[in-house]
Amino acid sequence: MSPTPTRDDHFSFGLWTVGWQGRDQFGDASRTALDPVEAVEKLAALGAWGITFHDDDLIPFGSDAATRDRILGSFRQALSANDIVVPMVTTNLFSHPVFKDGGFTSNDRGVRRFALSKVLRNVDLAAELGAATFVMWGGREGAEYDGSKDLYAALDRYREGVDTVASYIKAKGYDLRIALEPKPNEPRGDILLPTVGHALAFIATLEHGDIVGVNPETGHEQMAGLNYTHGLAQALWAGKLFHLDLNGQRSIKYDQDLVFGHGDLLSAFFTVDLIENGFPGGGARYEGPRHFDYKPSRTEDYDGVWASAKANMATYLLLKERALAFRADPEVQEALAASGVLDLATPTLGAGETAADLLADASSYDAYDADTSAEHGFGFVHLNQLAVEHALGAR
Ligand code: GLT
Ligand code: MN
Ligand code: MN
Repeated sequence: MSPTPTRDDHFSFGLWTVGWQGRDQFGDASRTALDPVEAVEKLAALGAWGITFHDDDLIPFGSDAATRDRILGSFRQALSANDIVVPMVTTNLFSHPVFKDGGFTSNDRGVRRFALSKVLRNVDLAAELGAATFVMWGGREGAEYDGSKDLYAALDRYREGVDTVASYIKAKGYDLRIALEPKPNEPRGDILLPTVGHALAFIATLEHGDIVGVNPETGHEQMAGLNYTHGLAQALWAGKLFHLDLNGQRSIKYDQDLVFGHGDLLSAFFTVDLIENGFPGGGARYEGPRHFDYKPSRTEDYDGVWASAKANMATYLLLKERALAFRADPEVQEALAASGVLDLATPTLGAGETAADLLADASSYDAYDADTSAEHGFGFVHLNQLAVEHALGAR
């Protein structure tokens, strides 16, 4: 039996996820368009809590004011009738061909000004709908050819764009934070801010970086061969995990956007373990939405779309159940202690101890028996097998 989600689980979905029509590089749409109102109703019925969207997902690019008002009116009505919130909003700076060389970092200044205006207008809408997070995925901010972009200037323009948006949010007094979403490539050959680490380093240079964090996506880190849970961990450690995009990816290849857990399942277990249980020794916790950014496979009809939406939540909840049991198991606690995992929270130096004090402490070096110390194993394999057995429901 798969568990049933409730609003308290804080599951949210992008309108572009369940609304993806299956159009890809090689083929046309395999599904009809989904009305945003129906998306709200269906997600609510499945137990989701929130819906997120790009400006253009909801209000088609180029709509006049009357159309915009009409669409927003019925959307808002559906939200309140179905008890669904909008925790995050984002801007489409990638579909229209005007953004073929990017938005904030296009080589064309007119495009950069257009992109920035589009984002600022959307910030107003995000605040109006009560969103707490404004995601920026710069999918077109990049290049195919190393000689086609002044990379130094591009990073300057990226910083100028993000700082302008952040200062606008502050000036308006909005309770909104920006979350940059890294991705290594696709649709551009190489995308700027390709990983969580690059994004964190970029944020440190911002004037208004206090309200800028990251929105790591499972598959995007894994496309680069990186460990998603480690990315989340470093973002948490930096106080910058403002949002996350959960999905599935099977190895280094195109962005698959599979259902959460349908890629590297053991990695998904440890992702949920970190989100739900936190670090073994304490530290920052993630309290934001459990947001799914996946694409229902092109092979599916609408029954399959809703089954896949449900699958994301069910898999998360199953992994949560397993992760809670894992940490609660006395044998696991014992294995964590035996492996030194819990010892790592102890500072290496004593209180008030300096580098000079350490050098003067013979027991730390001259009298330290490295060979004997090297004899003990860490028992990590045993610990990992306990995790596997819990993940498989064998304990
Ligand atoms: C696009 C991308 C996602 C981003 C969305 C936010 S757009 O679908 O593949 O990873 O989160 O802009
Ligand atoms: Mn994403
Ligand atoms: Mn993706």
